[in-house]
Amino acid sequence: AYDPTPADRFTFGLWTVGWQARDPFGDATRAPLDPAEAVHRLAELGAYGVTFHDDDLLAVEPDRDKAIASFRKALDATGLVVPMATTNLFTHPVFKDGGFTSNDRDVRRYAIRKVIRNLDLAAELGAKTYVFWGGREGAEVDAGKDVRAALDRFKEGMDLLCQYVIDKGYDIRFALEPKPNEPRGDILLPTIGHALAFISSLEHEEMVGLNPEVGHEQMAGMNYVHGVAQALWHGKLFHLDLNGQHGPKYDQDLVFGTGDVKSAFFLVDLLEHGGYEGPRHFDYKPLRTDDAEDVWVSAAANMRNYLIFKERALAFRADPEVQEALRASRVDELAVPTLAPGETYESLAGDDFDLDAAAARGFHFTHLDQLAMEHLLGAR
Ligand code: GLT
Ligand code: MN
Ligand code: MN
Ligand code: MN
Repeated sequence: AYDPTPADRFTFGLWTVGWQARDPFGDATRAPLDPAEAVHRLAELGAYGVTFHDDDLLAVEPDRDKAIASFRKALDATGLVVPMATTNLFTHPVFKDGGFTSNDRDVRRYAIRKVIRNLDLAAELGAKTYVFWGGREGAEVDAGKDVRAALDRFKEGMDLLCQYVIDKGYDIRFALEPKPNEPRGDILLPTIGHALAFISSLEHEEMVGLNPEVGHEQMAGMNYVHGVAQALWHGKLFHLDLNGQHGPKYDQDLVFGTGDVKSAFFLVDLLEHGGYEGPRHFDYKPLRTDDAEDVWVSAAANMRNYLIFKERALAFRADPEVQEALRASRVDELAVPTLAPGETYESLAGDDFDLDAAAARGFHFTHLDQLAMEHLLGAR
């Protein structure tokens, strides 16, 4: 029951299983991984697709055409699809002050050209979502970054790229990925909420949504499940990055489900009944202490954990005692509009309201939470 199939729509970034485990304190502990091998191994494990940065394709073959040909051959051989692609606007030293929002205008022009080149490839490979993680769009020195001008330039870049996609007739939407910090001291559009507000300022706001990552919201102390629910409510959950994180510290990119286990349970519960139809995309990093074979153990663990949470979440929803507890907590009552049809604020004056009785009524959330815990822990 926990064996993934393509119908589960699990996808992985090439940069996840391909991470060589270079960190700020130490060199790589693993050899480069051939993207074609990654495609074959992921397909064997039951994944549905892969995603990539332009530069990920060049991991073992510096010639772009040859690298693309080899990647395509692996996709054709395995049937894996490419639902999403993105641009690396952070590794090369030229992006040290950002891509779209670098103070250096020449760099901004180069960044947009780099996106356009990979957008053409993304469209050819059938990607429907194109992600922007602006990891270097930020600052350490407040005097060194005019944030309002930077947002103007970010908007200019997004407006231009939307126009490009429209002119080319591509079936692609953009998804912004918030992160509060790392690698910059402070990153622009640090949370889901900041990004949603920014999107509403764009020329083609209907083409731009979110790619929220578990760990990034948790680094900012946010409730990821609430953030994803709000993104869904706005119709902006275009894609998402699943992984694990232990609270506000460096970006851990752990296997999905490790870290805040309870939050992972409620996330899967939300995704499975909340109307998100997109891929379940893992953006994790295999541990630096893992070897080349361990990488595949970790890739499989992401999918297996998701399926275990899915089973647990469905059992939680189906349990008559849980349904009873949900009613006792009046969770369903929140769906009832506060005014009845035809009522106005004047109707409220006629309410016969017993203040003391209402104040005394409990919501019984602890019982509900305990039932969730017991389902999550496999005790029911
Ligand atoms: C990078 C980042 C991720 C982003 C990827 C997309 S690359 O590894 O840490 O969170 O999703 O650019
Ligand atoms: Mn991510
Ligand atoms: Mn991350
Ligand atoms: Mn990351």
